[in-house]
Amino acid sequence: MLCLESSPQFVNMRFINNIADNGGAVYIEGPTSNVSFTDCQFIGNIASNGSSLYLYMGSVSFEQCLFSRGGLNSGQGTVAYAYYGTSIDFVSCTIAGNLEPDSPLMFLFNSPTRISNSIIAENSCSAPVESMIMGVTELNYTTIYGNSGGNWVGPLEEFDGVNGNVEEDPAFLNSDDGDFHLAENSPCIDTGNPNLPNDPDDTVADKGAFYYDQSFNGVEEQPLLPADLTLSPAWPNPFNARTTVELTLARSHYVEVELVDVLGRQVKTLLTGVQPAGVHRVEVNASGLAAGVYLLRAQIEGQRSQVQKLVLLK
Ligand SMILES: [Ca+2]
Repeated sequence: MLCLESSPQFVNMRFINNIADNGGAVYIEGPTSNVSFTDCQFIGNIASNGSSLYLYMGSVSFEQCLFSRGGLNSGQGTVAYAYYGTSIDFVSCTIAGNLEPDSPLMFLFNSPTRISNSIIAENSCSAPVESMIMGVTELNYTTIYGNSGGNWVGPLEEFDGVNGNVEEDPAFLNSDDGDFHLAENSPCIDTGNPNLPNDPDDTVADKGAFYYDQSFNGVEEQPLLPADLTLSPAWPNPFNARTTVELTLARSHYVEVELVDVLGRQVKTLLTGVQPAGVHRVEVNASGLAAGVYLLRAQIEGQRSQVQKLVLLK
């Protein structure tokens, strides 16, 4: 895919087993390009430089993305190769199981790059990052572990042990089979960036692309009373122009329903005030919103909020 002076947003896509000269999955060029990927997976792509990403000027962001089994024909940057990039962001990404022992995962030439809440583990690589002039400018709440060329080496050395960064086994469910979800005992659970919104199970953010759902662990099972607040699944979801959620109240309550983005910023207030018992339809209108992932959060005063993930496609 070539993004030339363009700014598309990609949500919930898989880029698998592609082969290209530069940029196995995506090639981004031009200073005005600003491309985002949310909930995307880059698996088994091959290129001369940058099996997932080749960036020449322009900016790109990845949220909740997986990069795995990338390889190179020659060149550098098993995951990413960036040359005069404007900015690169990795938030809640998992980079694992890549396959080139002689190349860094990221080769950055004068490309300021921020990495947060991510896992870089169990890769064959010469180093996680190699940079010239400008490379990694921020790195926080990230686990780097078990990479063949070293972990906190080169431009990452200054971030070792600070800003919530650690070197510990992330305990993937089954990395041999390419399953990089977290096992129940993973130290990446609830140790992510506390400034990010909570996971959908309403616990502190986990590191990496896949959070561990703790809502069904049965440890603190509640007695089976009718819930004061229940939410029906949004329909349609993903949505384009609008989507609707039905909220049912067992009794009259003060209720707040809001839409927030993945950074926890409030986007819209959908319903607020005392509402009578019964079913209430809450509509989310997409006008004025950019494509991407949003969270609908409903809360009765003093009780746990209920959260639903909404995907807006345009
Ligand atoms: Ca969590």
